[in-house]
Amino acid sequence: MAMEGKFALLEAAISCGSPTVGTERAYDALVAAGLPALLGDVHCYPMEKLAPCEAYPPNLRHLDTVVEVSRRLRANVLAALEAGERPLVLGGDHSIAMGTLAALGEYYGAEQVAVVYLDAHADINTERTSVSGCIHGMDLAAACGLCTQELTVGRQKVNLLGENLYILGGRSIDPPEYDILHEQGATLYTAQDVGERGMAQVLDEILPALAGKRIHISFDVDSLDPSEFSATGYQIPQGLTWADIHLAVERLLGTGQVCSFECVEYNPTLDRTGKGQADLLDLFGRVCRRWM
Ligand SMILES: [Mn+2]
Repeated sequence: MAMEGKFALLEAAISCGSPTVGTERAYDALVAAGLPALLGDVHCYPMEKLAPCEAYPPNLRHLDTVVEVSRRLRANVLAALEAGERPLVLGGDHSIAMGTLAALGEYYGAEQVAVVYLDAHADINTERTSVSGCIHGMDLAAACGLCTQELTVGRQKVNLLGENLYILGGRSIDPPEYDILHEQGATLYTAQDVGERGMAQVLDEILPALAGKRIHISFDVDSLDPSEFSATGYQIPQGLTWADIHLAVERLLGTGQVCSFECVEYNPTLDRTGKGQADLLDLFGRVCRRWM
């Protein structure tokens, strides 16, 4: 018998797409803190935690494990969409966006999906441009079909068109990534841009371009200033505020076009005071109340 919910809470348990350990515990920490009860009518999709593979190419660290987690997530997101549930994906490092976007691109058609990517990074390196070889910096390039076939996790190599990509809050972007963003026709508002114009103005500028599209919100907690959120592997100064994130999420959800919400890079092992957990529960509460 199907156990369907209004929302689907999907675990994407991985940290080896990044250099730090701990994000694979985010789902367990937030579930233990009461996230399912907060969401109410929710169908949970937990995921087995895989040991990081030990052999991999130097420019694709932990390739097999990263791809396997994204494959499992893709299957779960597709199941949720087919059941009419609203997907809330909880990473994990940002490599898991490959799995989410594989499902969305297949289900809706790549040309129908726009991504609002709240992140300090652009995550659009390929395995040829990445200095670190960490796949959490390649997920958007993979979704746009720019990476090796080994990073294709579903049926389609292309699940996102660069022109439908909107990065907000970027401030740690590698030189080759600027070229790729430009070539792909993506839109970037750096954290400085958001600070100068205000998030409301930025949203006024991008919302018309999103008309008629399904919107995937991919929220990396490192988009926030370290004074606002510190329980994550990267602490990059001059970031966004919680007020910026709340406004973006509420305005985007208010369009009625949001098809999925994703939160990544929360590391509960770095959350000594529990403030990160409390702030994320508050955010998920806002998301589920506002999602039309
Ligand atoms: Mn990211």
